[in-house]
Amino acid sequence: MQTAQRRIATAGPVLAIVGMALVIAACGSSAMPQTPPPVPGTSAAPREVNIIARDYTYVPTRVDLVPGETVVFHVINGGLVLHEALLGTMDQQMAWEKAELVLVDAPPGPTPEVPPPAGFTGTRMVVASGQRLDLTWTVPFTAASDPGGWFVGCHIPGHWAKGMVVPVRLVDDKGNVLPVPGGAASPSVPSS
Ligand SMILES: [Cu+2]
Repeated sequence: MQTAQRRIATAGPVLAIVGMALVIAACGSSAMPQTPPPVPGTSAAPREVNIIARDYTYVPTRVDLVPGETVVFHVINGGLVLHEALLGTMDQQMAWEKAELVLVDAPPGPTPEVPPPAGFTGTRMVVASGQRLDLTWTVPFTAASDPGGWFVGCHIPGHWAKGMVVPVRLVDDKGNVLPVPGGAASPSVPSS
């Protein structure tokens, strides 16, 4: 009985050492799986990109896109209120934030039309609670040269101020992260 207890008592440290050795071996291995770079979508075969809107954020917290690729967005509103996924530069986000003030105190019913601000090169997807919207869209090549980078934001009144914005990370077709001209812009709430 004593022998059995001793065996049990010594088995723990031995297993721990074996476990540590396996962890060290795994960390030192060059065969660790890497996240594969995105395969850029084409008009014939758009790359699928899922964006889940919640009250009041997005999943994922960063959206990877390749300039020039064609994607098909699947925007799912998992929140309880209307949301949108607006892709564009920070200047364009600010322009939409002002443009969508017409939605304040809008009567019940369909969301009023909001004309795009001048020079808008992004896209806008408005999705009701519990709904999903699919949209095929081609990322402008010029996105890589836009100062401050691109973002996904929601401008249903009050949502941007709640922090409903995540960055877009532009990568090349090999998965290399492209530099943001001038550094990434910081979201702020524009004065109306
Ligand atoms: Cu929203």
